Amino acid sequence: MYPDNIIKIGRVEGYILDSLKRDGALHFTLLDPEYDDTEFVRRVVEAADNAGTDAFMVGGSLGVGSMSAEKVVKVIKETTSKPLIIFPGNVDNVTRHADAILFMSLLNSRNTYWISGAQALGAPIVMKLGIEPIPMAYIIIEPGGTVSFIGDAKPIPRKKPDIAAAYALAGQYLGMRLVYLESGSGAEEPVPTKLVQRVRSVISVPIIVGGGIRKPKQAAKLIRAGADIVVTGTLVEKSKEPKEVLKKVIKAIKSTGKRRTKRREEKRNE
Ligand code: 1GP
Repeated sequence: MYPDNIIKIGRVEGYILDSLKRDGALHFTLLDPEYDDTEFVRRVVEAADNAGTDAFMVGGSLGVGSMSAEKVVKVIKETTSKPLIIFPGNVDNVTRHADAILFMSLLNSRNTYWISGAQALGAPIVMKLGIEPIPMAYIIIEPGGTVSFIGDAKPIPRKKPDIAAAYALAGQYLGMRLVYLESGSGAEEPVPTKLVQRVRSVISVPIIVGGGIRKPKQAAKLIRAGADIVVTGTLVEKSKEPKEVLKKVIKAIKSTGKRRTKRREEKRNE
């Protein structure tokens, strides 16, 4: 007999898949755990929650220790009932009280630490704390920013969608159930839509895109290209009116997603 927890889809992953089926596309809000100002975190979480975000992610690649992550996670849990997912920058980002962790391998890193080393160190902690791991391929696209430097990545050139597609397909074949295309937090431009299209044409697992998404139009274009989940971080952190800005971005994501579900239904009924 095989232990069934090897392939079991957990509560948060189930929520993601069900929500995708219903809405066609989702929005996740990323918060940096290095914030000291808990009131600020609370305000941002409230704003994102009211604007209709689907889940919260906590993570960062620089200056994050377990203490700060723990504090931010606590505030988010007190403020919202939406899932809280760790987006780990390193092993010490694994904190209790989170609902799930994107258990990811930075596939295009040059350093085995970021491909399987950190994962081996983190896995027993994830098990001990009982956090739901969601296997994910993490792929960095140029420019890649801080995470590219820290993760010792060989960022995929923006004009080479075939390379991105090959990495994404490798991730899917390795059993990863999400693929994250990252252009780096605060990037001037998001991941190119052509690249997302190419990746979509070869894989069937949900595609997450993040890095440099600031405008509703950019988010809608990425969804139309085949992305399933759009992540924004900087947008809400830097804005004076986080709720208004997020509302517009989320509205664009949801209306594009709805069109996708409608098309799928029509196809089924043909
Ligand atoms: C970074 O993809 C995320 O890992 C979010 O990027 O901060 O640019 O929204 P931004």
